[in-house]
Amino acid sequence: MKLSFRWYGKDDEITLEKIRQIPGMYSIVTAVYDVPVGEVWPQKSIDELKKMTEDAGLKFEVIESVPVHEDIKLGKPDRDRLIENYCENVRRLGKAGIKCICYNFMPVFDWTRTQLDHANSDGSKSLVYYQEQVDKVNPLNSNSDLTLPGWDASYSRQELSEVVGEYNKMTAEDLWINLEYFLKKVIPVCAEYDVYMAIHEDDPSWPIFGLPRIISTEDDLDRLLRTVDDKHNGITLCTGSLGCNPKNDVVKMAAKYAKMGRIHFAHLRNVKILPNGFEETGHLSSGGSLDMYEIMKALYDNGFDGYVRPDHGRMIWGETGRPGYGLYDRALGATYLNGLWEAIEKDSKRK
Ligand SMILES: [Mn+2]
Repeated sequence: MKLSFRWYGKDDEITLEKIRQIPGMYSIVTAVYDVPVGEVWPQKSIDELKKMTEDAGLKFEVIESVPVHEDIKLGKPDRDRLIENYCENVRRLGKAGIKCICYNFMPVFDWTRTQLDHANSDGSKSLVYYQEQVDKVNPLNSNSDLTLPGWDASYSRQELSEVVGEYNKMTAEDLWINLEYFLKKVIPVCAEYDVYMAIHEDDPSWPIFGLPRIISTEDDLDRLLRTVDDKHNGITLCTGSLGCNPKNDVVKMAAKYAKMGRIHFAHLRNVKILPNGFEETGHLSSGGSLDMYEIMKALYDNGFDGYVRPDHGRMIWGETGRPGYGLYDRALGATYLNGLWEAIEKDSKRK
């Protein structure tokens, strides 16, 4: 495994110098953040990120994300121009040494939580999702002052209603057709530049607000991989996103897709499943519902050699900042993942 860490660019309070001091750290996971979704990333911005990363002694090999414009997901007439822009980003990033691009195909609402600073019994804070709170929110109601954290603030309430309304006219099958159209144009470019696309699962892995969501289950991932049967069409195994749905057997999925050589990136974190949702926890198996040892063993035993990163951490030791993306708990997560991997590797070689 190649250990990586998300970095939000030069304005991130968690500097490359700090990230480099986490034991075993190999690559940065970043993006160009100041370009509107759908446009081509300036070469200068890519070159700057690469130089900063490499000057700090880290690799510049993973992008999270190159976001997919809503008009591509909706199959609107200007999608060909937007897909060509996407392909141009793949070319530029490939030439700059990027090996893996994480993206998702969720309509409008990316990750969804109901609270970002839920107080845990040990005094730490984490992101949580309680279904009854989501059910109270209607994104189509322009008089509603209820919103959820993480909503794209670039939409006005009116625009949000419009785009949600467009998706409400679509079926899951329509969304599949649009994803297939996108992949059939993008994957050949990825193959040419040897860049691995890694789709991120829906977070959480069930439908929200009646909108179609199509990357939530094992059947969905099977279909995605069949749609364009090329190793450059792969997945980000996000254990927290898949694992908050008790119907998903994350250990089985890790083994199966690693064996197929189609997991290019893994987000490794734990969640505690509740009857009405889930709470994010520390990375340790005993803290949540997922067995992180079994997941990593499934990856190891099936020849996984892609990128991993600790995912959302809790806020601990009084740290403040971007929810889920503090330094301390993610660094603890990285160290735990290193420990599991070393033990699994050595134990396997001893046999
Ligand atoms: Mn994730």
